[in-house]
Amino acid sequence: MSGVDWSLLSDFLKRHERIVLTTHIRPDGDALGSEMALAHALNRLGKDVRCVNTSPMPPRYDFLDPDRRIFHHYQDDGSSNYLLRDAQALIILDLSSWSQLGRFGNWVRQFRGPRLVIDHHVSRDTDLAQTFLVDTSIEATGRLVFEAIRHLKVNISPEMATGLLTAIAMDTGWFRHSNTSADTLRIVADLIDSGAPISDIFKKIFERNTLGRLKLVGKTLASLQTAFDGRVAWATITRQALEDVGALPTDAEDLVDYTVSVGGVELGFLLTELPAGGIKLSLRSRGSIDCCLLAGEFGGGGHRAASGATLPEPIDKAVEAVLKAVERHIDR
Ligand SMILES: [Mn+2]
Repeated sequence: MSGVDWSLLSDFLKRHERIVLTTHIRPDGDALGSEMALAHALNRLGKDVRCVNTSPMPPRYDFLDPDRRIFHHYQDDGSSNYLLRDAQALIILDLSSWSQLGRFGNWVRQFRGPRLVIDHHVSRDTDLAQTFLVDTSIEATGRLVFEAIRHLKVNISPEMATGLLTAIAMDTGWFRHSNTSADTLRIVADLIDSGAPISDIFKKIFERNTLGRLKLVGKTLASLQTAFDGRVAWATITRQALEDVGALPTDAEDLVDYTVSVGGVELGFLLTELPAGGIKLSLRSRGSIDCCLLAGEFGGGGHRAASGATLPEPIDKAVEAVLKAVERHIDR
């Protein structure tokens, strides 16, 4: 169990009927699975729920919303207003900082209703919401949403179970990372009992590669380099590389994991040129280096073992800057 007091959520829900859910830019499995599961649960409670996200839906996760009715991509030209006009309250999932809200942050800043965060990230902007239901020791926001749904006494439907299993599986590296515990697997067992098709979910996420994505894996691996006597490894993905193989930026989601799969590597990072400019830094630690502190040097954040930030271009300067920062954090 987390240390979250879920009665704060039930009080919040008693006061509001029309609720907007949102999650972070470039949403991952935890973000989307948590959001979708909570949306279904709140629907069961008779709430009017809209999921409005700052980024479009990555094709990889389209199975979470097969009829394309749940997730809406926020447009700041006014065309999303019909979804937001009568909203009474906002629930923000899997993030605690303004920078992770992207353009949707502009709408959130002017929104007069109450805001509640459900999250497990370390970094926190205290003015993002009035209520923070956060436990940074928990492996996935999906697990917090699982607890929330139980607290709300809603039966977990196969759809909710699918979202929650996706969320927990993706934030634990499909139950391989050190944040996987016996409790993680007990919850997963419950979710399978509730109708989550675990093997199907795996196939949908990992066995629907496009040729472009696989070729991108090849290019990314070809760019791998090491430093600090093989304790640090990194790879880069340029916009040109994406274009050459016909891959989407979302195809790069978990390629950073290859950097820490090299024997002896304690810290790995991936730098990806973003379509709209800037460089996305993804960090992974398998040793004593705290990724969150390192990402913090570039205005980012996350967890001890996995964090991210955005750096200015060009990409070779970004590599230099990260290696300089690593030098300050690595013990010799
Ligand atoms: Mn998460």
